[in-house]
Amino acid sequence: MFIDKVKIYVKAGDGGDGMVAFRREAYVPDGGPAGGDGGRGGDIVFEVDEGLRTLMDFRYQKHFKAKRGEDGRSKNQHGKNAEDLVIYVPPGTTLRDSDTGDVIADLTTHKERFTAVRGGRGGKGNTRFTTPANPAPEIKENGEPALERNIELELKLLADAGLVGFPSVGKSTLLSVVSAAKPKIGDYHFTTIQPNLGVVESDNGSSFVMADLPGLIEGAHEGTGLGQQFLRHIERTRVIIHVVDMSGFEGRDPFEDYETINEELRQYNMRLLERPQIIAANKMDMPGADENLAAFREKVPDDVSVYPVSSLTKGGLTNMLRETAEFLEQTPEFPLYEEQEESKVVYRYQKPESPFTITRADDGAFEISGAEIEKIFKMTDMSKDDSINRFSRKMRQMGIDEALRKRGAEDGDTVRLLDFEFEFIE
Ligand SMILES: Nc1nc2c(ncn2[C@@H]2O[C@H](COP(=O)(O)OP(=O)(O)OP(=O)(O)O)[C@@H](O)[C@H]2O)c(=O)[nH]1
Ligand SMILES: [Mg+2]
Repeated sequence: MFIDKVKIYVKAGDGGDGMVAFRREAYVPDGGPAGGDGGRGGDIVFEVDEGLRTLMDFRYQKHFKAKRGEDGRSKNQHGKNAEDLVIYVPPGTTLRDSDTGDVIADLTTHKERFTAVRGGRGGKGNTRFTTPANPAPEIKENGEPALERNIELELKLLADAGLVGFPSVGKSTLLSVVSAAKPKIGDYHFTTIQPNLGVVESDNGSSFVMADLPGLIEGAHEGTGLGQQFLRHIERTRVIIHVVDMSGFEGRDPFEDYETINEELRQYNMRLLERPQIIAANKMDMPGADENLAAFREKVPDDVSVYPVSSLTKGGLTNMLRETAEFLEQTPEFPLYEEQEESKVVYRYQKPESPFTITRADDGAFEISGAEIEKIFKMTDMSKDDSINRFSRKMRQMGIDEALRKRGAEDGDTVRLLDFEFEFIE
């Protein structure tokens, strides 16, 4: 199985901050609180786009951050929610959490969506903290910080275009110059005994998977050479790139080669010849190739596309790849998923995290950590007494004061939370 893999980093958008504001209208004495809530941060969403074939685009972009929600405004106006960040992937993409190794989604059908990380919620504005006891609160929350995640995308590659031809015509060399694949190349026959796959980028912006197949010889359909099992690979490709050696090397006639291979394809499965076929007339850098090509063109039907190329000098390849990409756009899919084994999404039991832990630093300070308390801290506006009081109450409700006391904290001891220090007061 050939697999394309890429690791990316995603972060959802933080929530916008709440606002502290008061109404100041004429004739309204002591206008009440009027600070609006912050908007929600954008989610990170994956969506299947059937037009994509590979994970090529992720070679250039590996970091994705959704936008932050807008801050709340005065007159009780809600900050705007941020748009979700949609990341497009080809059908058949599996998402894995790189840190746990768990499969988190299997995306197969066009437009299928999966939300990988939720945006943070907006912080509350001061209006929401109004109580009969405190009709003009100066409290607001900061936006909820959003989570980040390292995700590994995995795509099982199925060949779109297959390189077909006699041994030693230069199939592996061709794949090696149009993709990052590094197949073995040799001047002896049957150098390639296993198909090699590479991702090719055409200059029209699309990318596709090219398979370098082992050489075929006469009688392949009956099992001669490495025949049968490789003909089966060709069955699964949508466009055939027929590589013909134009150097006439070893006294061979390029047109005879061409016909022999097509006859093998026909014998194996007549329908193979219905597939679009492009001829890569290879080794055009060799002496005598021009004359051989002229003779070849005379015999080949007019509607067959012949591209004179040289895998050695890379001449002529761009046009050939462009036409391959165009053919692929017009050629229907063959069933894609029949041979993929089911990969199961794992729902792992999440051990509930303890809301906080207390440790002792070298300087004697008590250090508090934990996702829950850190989140509450980040959402607290530390510049306002009302907010700080509210934070202290939350610490007490969570049992942190009690726990500190048990650990031996006394009046005046330093307590640290992230980059913030305060004194423990009985
Ligand atoms: N001059 C010249 N030599 C080439 C060109 N392409 C490939 N060759 C040479 O031809 C020989 C065979 O190349 P391969 O790419 O291994 O051929 P193949 O079709 O993959 O062969 P098998 O795997 O045996 O079927 C090597 O010595 C290559 O260097 C070309 O465009 N010009
Ligand atoms: Mg080869």
